[in-house]
Amino acid sequence: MIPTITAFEESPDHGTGQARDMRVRWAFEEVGQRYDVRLVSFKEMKEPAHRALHPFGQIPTYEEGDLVLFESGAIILHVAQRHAGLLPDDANARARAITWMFTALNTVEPPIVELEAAMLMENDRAWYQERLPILDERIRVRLDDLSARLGDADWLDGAFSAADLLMVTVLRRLEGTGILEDYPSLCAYVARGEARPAYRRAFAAQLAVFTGRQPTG
Ligand code: GTB
Repeated sequence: MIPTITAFEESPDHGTGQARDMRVRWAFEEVGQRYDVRLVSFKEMKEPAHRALHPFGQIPTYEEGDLVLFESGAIILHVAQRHAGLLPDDANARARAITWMFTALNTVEPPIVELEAAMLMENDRAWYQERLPILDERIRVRLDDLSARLGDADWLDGAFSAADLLMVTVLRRLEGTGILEDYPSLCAYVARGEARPAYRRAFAAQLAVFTGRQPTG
């Protein structure tokens, strides 16, 4: 059965890979799973039909027969457990990869989301300029440790896994802030992720929603 995910009908980033359906699309592409996409408007996302799929009225969701999932991390873990290619076979290596999936979402992404939210929604507050360096520093504390652990390895723990897929999409959210550029090894890590054919296909498919063109190649 072909799963269906939901994505923004009109993404604020114009389909350039920031909305969280991108990471799910990428996971599907890595494992060679075809998928359908149902586009939803901001209004539809808050209506009962969509809330029945996603209690918080957000995207992405995942439907496959009777199974409905939400939370991009949970969806990717499900896809990775169903198909070869995104998690190692060895039990300990698999547990470590899942640990890094949680790390991307629970340790690295939150301060980045805080900065994004401040830049988008708090930029008219009197304390905004004072808060920015505090948020910037919280991100750098994480990136210092992440780049130290990555060292000169290609991926977080051995071969590319769902953990790298999540970490790369999380780090991409720093685009435009100038922060990631201070971490050349993390820039190279993100570039390695973006160079993967599966990433490129997912990116093209998400962009096609905005341009109205069918993705090629
Ligand atoms: N923890 C959930 C997950 O990982 O699935 C978070 C889901 C989430 O935040 N979804 C966002 C959403 O539906 C879209 S991805 N927002 C609408 C709402 O809450 O009403 C966040 C996002 C959206 C757009 C950009 N952008 O355009 O740059 C970046 C990130």
